[in-house]
Amino acid sequence: MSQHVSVLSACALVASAVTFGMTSAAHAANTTSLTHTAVLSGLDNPWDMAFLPDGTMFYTEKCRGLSVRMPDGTVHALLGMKGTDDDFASTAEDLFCEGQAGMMGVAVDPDFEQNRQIFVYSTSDMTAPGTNRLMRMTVGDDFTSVADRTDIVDDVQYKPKATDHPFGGPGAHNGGRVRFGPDGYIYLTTGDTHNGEVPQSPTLIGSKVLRIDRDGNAAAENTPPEGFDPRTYTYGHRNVQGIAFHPTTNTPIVAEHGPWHSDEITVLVNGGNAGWDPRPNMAGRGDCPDNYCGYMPNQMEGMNRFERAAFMPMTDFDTYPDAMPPLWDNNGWSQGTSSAAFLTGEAWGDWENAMVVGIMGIGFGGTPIGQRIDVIQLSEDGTELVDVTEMTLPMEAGRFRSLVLGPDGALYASVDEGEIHKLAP
Ligand SMILES: [Ca+2]
Repeated sequence: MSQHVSVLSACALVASAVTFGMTSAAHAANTTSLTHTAVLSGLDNPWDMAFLPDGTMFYTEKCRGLSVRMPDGTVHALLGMKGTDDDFASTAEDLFCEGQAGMMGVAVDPDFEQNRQIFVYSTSDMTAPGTNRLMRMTVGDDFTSVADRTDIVDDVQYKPKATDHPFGGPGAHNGGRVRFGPDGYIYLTTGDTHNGEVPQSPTLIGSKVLRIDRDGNAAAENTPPEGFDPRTYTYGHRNVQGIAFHPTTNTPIVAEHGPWHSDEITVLVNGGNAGWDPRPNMAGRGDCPDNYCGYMPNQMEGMNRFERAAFMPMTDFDTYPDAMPPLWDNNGWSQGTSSAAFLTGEAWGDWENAMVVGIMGIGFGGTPIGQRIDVIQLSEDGTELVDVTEMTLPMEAGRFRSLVLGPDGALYASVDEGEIHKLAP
């Protein structure tokens, strides 16, 4: 309660400051004038949200399933996973969670009003040892159920077994963000599943950004290299969990986790290679445990973040000189950049059309923990970095998993700790 009161007071003060003195203050107005509302709490790893224009919010919980929060605050539990209680209208016994994997991204069809379709990404054991699937479903008229599940993508790699790496558990690097682009296609981000072969593989669809239609077919405009799965928009990623579209250029930009160094923000180019290749015997390396060089013990023990970047680059320009260069590398740190969104609307002031990235804060090997939301300002054409500012939060930070701009222009943020927050300018 006391925190809430102090936030309100701060807002009132800043509101005056904005009214009387906003002429030249660069970022001061926005950094302190956010209001906070707790939208939902007590959730189990809320992973993603998707909105209808009236504020209806679909959301996933990684180990529970899909639910919807109506504009009046009522919640309907729609589709549960294996082992969830019977709160859900229906249960899918093939959907499960393990480690980083589970029910993840959710997107609403831009034509929802006509077709009532939503799209959800989840791990499934319908085929052994499991894959990730993108499911299309129809939402019932009263928003209390979903039906007509159709798996439009059923072959995204999943990591079934633990490997001999730190953080090497099942379900690792599972990608999982689903977004409709301004071009009307679905963009699905996938991860490398700790498999050295996946990122540069033309046929395994982990470590990719896929661009597909509502039936899961490749977008005709995709231009991957010859021999690649035609659904490939970009490849050579490590584990993309954030994708957003520049509000004026419409270009997709991704945020992905770095390997003990160098989280990356990358402007995508159709058919481009993001340059991650953790195979042994690449970039001057020798053999690696489990044929995966993403986590070498010598990196953890003996190198700083810059030496790690040279040893196991997030973007290997020596091997792939034409790789898509990152716009930003989080100053060489790896802290778990997860979701991305753009702030649109005049209410955001100086931050209008800036990108926001949610950072989960992974403290490793001297890395500052840094749970935060970064505001990343780009040049007008979206190709260059102008400034990065840490958002001053009007509430306690957490592991920021998902950032979504709501239809009301506010930023909605979910944290692994179980909350969905609303931040309004
Ligand atoms: Ca890269």
